Amino acid sequence: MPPKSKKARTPEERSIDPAAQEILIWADEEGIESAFSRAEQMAPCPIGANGSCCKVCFMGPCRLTKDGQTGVCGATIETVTARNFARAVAAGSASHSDHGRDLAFTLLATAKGEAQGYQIRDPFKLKRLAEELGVPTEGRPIDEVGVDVAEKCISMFGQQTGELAFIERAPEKRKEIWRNLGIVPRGIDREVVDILHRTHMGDDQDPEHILDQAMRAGLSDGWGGSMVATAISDVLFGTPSPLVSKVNLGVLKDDEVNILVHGHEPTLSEMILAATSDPELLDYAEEKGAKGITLAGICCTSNETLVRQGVPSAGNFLHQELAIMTGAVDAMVVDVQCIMQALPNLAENFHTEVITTSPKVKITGATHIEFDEHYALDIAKEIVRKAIDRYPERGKTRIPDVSSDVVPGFSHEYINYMLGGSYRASFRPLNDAIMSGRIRGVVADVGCNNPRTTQDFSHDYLARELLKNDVLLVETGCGAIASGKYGYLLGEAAMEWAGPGLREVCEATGMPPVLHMGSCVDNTRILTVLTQVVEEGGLGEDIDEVPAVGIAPEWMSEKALAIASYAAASGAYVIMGINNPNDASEVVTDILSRGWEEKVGGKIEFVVEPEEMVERILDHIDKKREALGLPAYEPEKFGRSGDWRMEEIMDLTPEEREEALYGQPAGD
Ligand code: XCC
Ligand code: SF4
Repeated sequence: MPPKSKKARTPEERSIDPAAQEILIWADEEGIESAFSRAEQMAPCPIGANGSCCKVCFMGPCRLTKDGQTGVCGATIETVTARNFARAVAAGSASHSDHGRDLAFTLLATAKGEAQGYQIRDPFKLKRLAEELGVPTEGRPIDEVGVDVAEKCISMFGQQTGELAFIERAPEKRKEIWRNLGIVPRGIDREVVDILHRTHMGDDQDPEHILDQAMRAGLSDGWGGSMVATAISDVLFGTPSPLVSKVNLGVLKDDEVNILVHGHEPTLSEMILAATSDPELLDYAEEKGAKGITLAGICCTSNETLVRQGVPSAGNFLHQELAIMTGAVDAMVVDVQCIMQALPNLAENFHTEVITTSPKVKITGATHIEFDEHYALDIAKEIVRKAIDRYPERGKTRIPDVSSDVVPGFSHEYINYMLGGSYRASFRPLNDAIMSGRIRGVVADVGCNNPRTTQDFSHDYLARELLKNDVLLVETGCGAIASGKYGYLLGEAAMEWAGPGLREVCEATGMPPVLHMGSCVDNTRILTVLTQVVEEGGLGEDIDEVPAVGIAPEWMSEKALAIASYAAASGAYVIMGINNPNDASEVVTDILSRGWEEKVGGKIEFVVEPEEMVERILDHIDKKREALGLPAYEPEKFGRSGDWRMEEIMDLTPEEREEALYGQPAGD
C-alpha cells in the first residue's frame, strides 16, 4: 500500500455523494489512487494558482512574486495575469468551437447522404436555422437546405470580417454595446488566433485591452461555436424535451455488458446507442453470458445522450475513475475534453478497455479506434463488440446501489411551450412569475467538479439555498448531473425544497425547480432564454437588467473561463468558486468585476465560500428587481395554492387557470 499523504481527507470531505464515498473507501483499502488522492498529494503550484507565472517566452519563465517585480522583458504582474487569463479563454473557446465545427461537418456529410446512420431528426429546427442564415427553403428538399446551412455554419469559423450571424439573436441594446466597444466577433477562429497573437511576447501589454479581446473570443464561443454545436446537435439528434432517466453509478448493471461514453460530443455516442440495440450484438452478448447491453455516460457526452435519448448518466467529472473502479465497466469510450489521462493506467487493475475515438485524442495505453462519420455505425458496432468481448473477463464487481430518478431535457423551445401551454406558448408566464415575485430570479448553475473541494458540495448547497429563496435554477454540464444525484431534477423536488412562490409555479406546470438544459455547449440555450425573456417584455431591455446570475462553484477547466467571459460580456453577473486565478493582480481582478460591469453590465467574481455566493446572488437579484421597479421579494404572499392538486387545475378553463396561477386573465 502506498504511503498515505498526511493531508488525506475523509471520504465525506472528498465527496458528498454516497456512491463516491463507498468506492473511495474501497480504493483506499486497495491502495488504488484517483484524482481525489492525487489532489491531496499534489499541492497546487502557488505561482501558477494566482496567475503570476509567465512562460510566454524563453527569456523566462518569470515568476513575479514580489511587489513591483517585473519579468525579464519588463512585463508587470497585471500584464502577466491578464495574458494568462486571456489564453485560458482562448483555449476554452477553441475547444467548444471546434466541437461545433465537427458537428457542422457531420451535418454536411449527413445532408449529402455520406454519413452512415445519421439523419436530420429535427427538420423544423433546420428550417428555422436556414431562415435565420438566409438560406432559401421554399420548395427545396430538406437535404439541400441542410447542405447550405452546414456550409454557412462552417464558414463562420473562417470568417475574417463583419459580424457572426448569431449575434443578431442578441437584444438590440446588447449589440449596440458590443459594437461601440468593438468586440463583436468577426469570425470564430479569428478571435482565438487574435488572443494567441496579442499575448505572444512583445505584443498587447495593456491588461484592460487584453481582457477586451478575451470578451470578444468568449463571444465567438457563446454566440458562435457553442451556438453552432447546440443548434446542429438538435437538428441531427433531436431538440430535447423532458424525459425520464436515472443518474449515478447505480445505473451500471451486474449482469449486463456496461459501456460508458465519456467526453463531449453526441456524434459517436448516438451511434453506439443505436448499436446497443442491434439484434446481432445482443445475441453476441448473450453468447458471452450477459443478459443485455447497458449504455451510460459520464460528463457532457452523457448530458447529450441523457437530454435527448434518456440514456442514464453514471455521473459527473469526478466519477470517471470511480466508474472504472466498480469493476463493472467493460469499455469506456471517450471522445474529446475532460478525459483524465489516468484512465488507461487505472483500467489495468480491472478488465476495462479504454477506447479513444477522436482523431485529436490519443492516450498512451488506450485502444484507438478512430471515428469516421462516413462509417459511423460500423465503427460503433466494432466498439460494442469489443466491450462484449471483455465481459467474460470481469472480476468481482462493486456497483454502489445508488441512483436517482431525473427528468432532464429542457431546451429553450420546450420551456417556451411548457410555461404557456399549447394555447399560449411564450415566455409571458415566466416573466409574469418573476415580475410578481413568485420567482425571485433565475440562477444558472453550470460547470465542473474539482477535487480541490468536496465533490458536489457547493452545487448541492447552492441549489438548496437558492430554491428555498424561490430562485429558479437552470443547469448544464456537471452541475446539472450533480443536481440529478440529489433529486432536484424532479417535479417533486419543488414540494420538498422550493419556497412558496416557486413551488406554486412548479406545481402548476409540473416542471422541476431545477431545469437540466444540456451539456456545456448548451449554455447557449441559457443565452437564448435570457434574450427571449427580454424580448417578452417587462424585465428590461437587455440581459443585464434581468434578475439573473450565473455560477460555476466547482469549475476546473479553461472552458469554464470562456463561458464566464461570454456570459459576463452578455450582461450576466458570473460567480466562480474554487479560487481566483488572477489573485496576483488586484488590477486584473478589478477589471473583470468593476471594470467589465461599467463596460458591459456583466462581471466575473471569484468567491470561495458558498455561503457568500448565496448572499451575493440574492443581493444582486434583489437590486435588479428594484431597478426594474418590481415588487420586493415577499414570500409570505404566495403559497396559498400549496394544496392544489393537478386535477383541480386541469378542470379549470384556460382563462381561469391563467387567472388563478398568474393573477391576471389571459390575453392581455
Ligand atoms: Fe468537463 Fe462538460 Fe466541466 Fe464537466 S462541466 S468537467 S468542462 S464535462 Ni462543462
Ligand atoms: Fe518573462 Fe517577459 Fe518572457 Fe514573460 S514575456 S517569460 S515576463 S521575459
